This record gives sequence, structure tokens and C-alpha cells, in this order.
Amino acid sequence: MGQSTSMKILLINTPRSPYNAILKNAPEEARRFIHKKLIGPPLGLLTLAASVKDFDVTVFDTKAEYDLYPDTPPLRQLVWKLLEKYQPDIVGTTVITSEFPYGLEILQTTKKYNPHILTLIGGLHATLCIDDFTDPSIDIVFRGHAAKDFRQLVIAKENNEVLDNIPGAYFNKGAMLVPPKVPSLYSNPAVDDFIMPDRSHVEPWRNAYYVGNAPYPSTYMFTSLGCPYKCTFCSVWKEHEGKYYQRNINSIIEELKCINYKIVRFADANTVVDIKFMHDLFDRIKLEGIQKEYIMDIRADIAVNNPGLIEKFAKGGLKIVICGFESFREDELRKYNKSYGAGLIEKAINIFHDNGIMLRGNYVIPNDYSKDDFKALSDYASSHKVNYAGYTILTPMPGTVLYQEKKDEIIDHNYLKYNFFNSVLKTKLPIDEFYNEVGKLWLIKKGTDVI
Ligand code: B12
Repeated sequence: MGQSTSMKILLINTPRSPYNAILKNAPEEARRFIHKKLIGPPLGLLTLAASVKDFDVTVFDTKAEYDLYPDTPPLRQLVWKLLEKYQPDIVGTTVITSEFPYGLEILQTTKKYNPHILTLIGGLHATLCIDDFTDPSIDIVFRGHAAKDFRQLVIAKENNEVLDNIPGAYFNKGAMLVPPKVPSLYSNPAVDDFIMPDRSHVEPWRNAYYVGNAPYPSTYMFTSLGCPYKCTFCSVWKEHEGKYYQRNINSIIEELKCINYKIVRFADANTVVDIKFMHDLFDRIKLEGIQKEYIMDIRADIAVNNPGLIEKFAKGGLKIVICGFESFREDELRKYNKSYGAGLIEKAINIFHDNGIMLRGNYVIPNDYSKDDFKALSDYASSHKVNYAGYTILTPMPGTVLYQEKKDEIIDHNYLKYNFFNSVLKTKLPIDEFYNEVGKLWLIKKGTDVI
């Protein structure tokens, strides 16, 4: 493994955005419930690292570094030090929308340090908004699950070959992107093209990966990619062009067996889509004697229609469920294309509670909420017995249907604010009052860092 080749690759995870207007404007007593950080391993970069494991590859998780060591210097200085230490030939980073400006900062610092280092960028925001990627600090952009393409690039660079024919590579030629000459090699990133993320690269930050008050660190792992539902505000189905890829059971079991974390947070958009598959998976988990605690995203309608499956999950280790309630109103749910009615929420809550599963229900707050709307939501949320609830702001993420609907109404284009904790649309209430109302909602049920 490693070291036998000369090519040095440094993959840097972006820090998280510090903008959180809900927290800033919330009443003092609500602040401790509002989540300040989400932490989990950068699965994308760990997958890329695994794809070139025969090269000298380093992954650096800036999120975890800043959490563990708050005195860590600001990003530009930190990246400069990493470049001095590792002397890479290739630097890569990954971006979702709210971390895009930091992705650029990482690559700009790299080019300033040494313009000959090859700079790469990818991730959800690249997949959805490729036109944003013309900053001169970027050499190549990859869209989608491009680990195989990335490997081709590393091999070509190692062999000093021209890079023009790298599959899936968009070349940034003076503020103009040249599309790939050869299409991307990946077709099914959850099955044939699945590459298991190499978590050993983030072992130095193990103690950063704590969720809420959990007694042990946790890891993320996906059992599927994409989503069969088409909620207007969500980026995930757009990222996968509406396709849904289920991994196979053997592959999931293999990964579970080599994960040295007790808590596994499934990173699926919805963990339960194929009911029989999930029954089989949990039968197998039992058969193999795998003993872990799980966190999953499960829709309310799935729980209501499959109480037996929820019971099986509970026996197999499911401890926490995250459920996007989104709204308590039928018309809002319809507008979001959530495809179930608000009446199911109460029933779902009962099923999870009956099985001793802790439930976190998340609501999204639209920018046009009035005092009366906040009061109505507050009354509704107070009336049911969810352990934890979260209240974030409906945000038109670039690349989503909601973005298309709202793009002319956007008043704030600073991507650092596109993390569900800031309103980028004009609010009906005065802005501070709006945030204060959202903040107050967090008092109804205790929040945690789990989402
Ligand atoms: C795991 C995860 C995280 C992790 C890790 C992310 C990280 N890099 O540090 C943590 C917990 C830190 C996180 C945080 C947040 N997240 Co998050 N997260 C996810 C989740 C559940 C899975 C993503 C994942 O791991 N996919 C699997 C990996 C393998 O895919 P990947 O990362 O895309 O990487 C592949 C390709 O993109 C490509 N690639 C990626 N980068 C690169 C780079 C190069 C050079 C190349 C060649 C290829 C390449 O190859 C990779 C391997 O196949 C998704 C939802 C989902 N179900 O997809 C949300 C999601 C990505 N998160 C989202 C958001 C908004 C956030 C937060 C901002 C806020 C929040 N409330 O969730 C926070 C940010 C921090 C904070 N404020 O606390 C949104 C992003 C929306 C958008 N348009 O930006 C998503 C889509 C959730 C949603 N439904 O809206 N998140």
C-alpha cells in the first residue's frame, strides 16, 4: 500500500459555515437547544482516498480539526501549513453549497503556494451548479460520484500523460469550462462502482465525531444513493437525476463488519425505500451477530405503513430516527411535493415511541410566516410528544425546484448562508423578529446536534 509511487495527493475537507442567524437571534434560553454543528466524516473524500490507495494520499478534515482544536489558525494559514508539510502534487476538495466559498479558499491558497499543484474540486454543488466553477484557482471539476475518473487522472498524472482525455473531467480554461471529451466511468456508484470509504484516514479526528450527547463517536455510512421522492426543496434527487441506487446486502454487511464505530448514522436520503430489502438486511444483521446502534432517516408514511419493520429495527439496534415532518399543514406539504398528508405525523410518532425509538421531527419554516403562522406551528408542535424537534429555514438551494421557483426573490447570494440557518429570501416579518420566532420554536422540544 502507498508510498511506492511518487504522486502525492492531499484531500482537504472544507470547514463549516459560521453563519447561523437562528442561533444569533434566538432567546438566550433557547440557544443551548439549537444545534451549532453537525459533524461526520467526509465520506466523499474517504471514497476518493480509497480509490487511489496505492498512492501517497492524505485526507485532512478541517471541520473536525477546528472542533477539536479551536486555536487552529484560519483556513488560509492552515492550508499553507498543510502544503508545506505534505508537498502535494494534487490537491482536491469537496463542496456543498454553503461550503463552496471555502473550497475556493483552499484552492486559491494552493495556487498561491505553488501554481504547479493540480487543483481539483467536486461534490454536490459541483454536480448541480457546474457553471459556478470558473475561479482561476480551479484546474479540474468533477461531477457526480467520480472516484473512478479521479483514479484515471492520478494515474495519467503519475505517468506524465496529457490529461485531456480523463473521463468526466471539466477543464477550467481561463474562466471557461471545457466539458469532458470522454464520459465519466461511473454508472452505478452504489453497486458495480461502489468503493468503500477508507475511514482510517480520519482516525486522528475520531474524538470529534460525537453526535449530541452520545457516549461514543459515530460514523456515517450510506446504504443507498439518491431518492425516489421529489420534494421541491431537496438537492438529493436532483443530484442523482431522480435515480435511486440501493447497495446490496453483502456489501453493506461487509462495511458494517469493518466499521470500528459503535454508532452508525445511515447517510441515506431515506433509509427505507424497499421494504423487503430492509427486512432482509436486518435479518442478516441479526444472523451475523452485528451489534451496533443505528440512526436512520425514515419517512412518516413508511413508519405508519410498516409497523412490523420498525419493531424489527428497534430490536436490531435502531435508536434514533430523523423524520422530516416539514410542515403540519396539508397545503404546505403539497407545495413541497412531500407526497403524504399531515395526519400521518401523529401516527408515526406513536409507532416510534411504542418501540422506544427516539424521534427527531424536523420542520422547515417558510420566509412568509406571520406571527399567526408561528403561533399555529408552535401550538401544533407543543401538542405532540416528539423527543426532539428541529426548526430550520426553507432555503432555495441552487439546483433545486424551489430555487427555480424563487430565484427572482432571493435577496442574499452569499453561499455561506445556504445552510438552512439563514433566510436568503425576504421575510414577511421584520428579519430579526422572524429569526427570534424561529429560535423560540426550539424551546418547545429539546434540540440536539442530531439531524
Ligand atoms: C454525510 C453528510 C454530511 C456530513 C459530512 C459532510 C462533509 N464533507 O464534511 C456532515 C455531518 C458534516 C454534514 C453537514 C452538513 N450538511 Co450534509 N449531508 C450529508 C449526507 C447525509 C450524505 C452525503 C454523503 O456522504 N454522500 C455520500 C458521498 C460518498 O458522496 P459525496 O460526498 O457527494 O462524494 C462523492 C461525489 O460527490 C464525488 N466527489 C465529492 N467531492 C469530490 C472531490 C473531487 C476532487 C472528486 C474528483 C470527486 C468528488 O465523489 C464522491 C465519491 O463518490 C447528505 C444527504 C444525502 N443523503 O446525500 C447531506 C447534505 C449533503 N448536507 C447538506 C447540508 C445542507 C449540510 C449542512 C450545511 C447543514 C445541515 N443542516 O445539514 C451541514 C454543514 C455543517 C454544519 N452547519 O454543521 C445538504 C446539502 C444541500 C446543498 N445543496 O448544499 C444535503 C444534501 C442534505 C439535504 N438533503 O439537503 N453533512
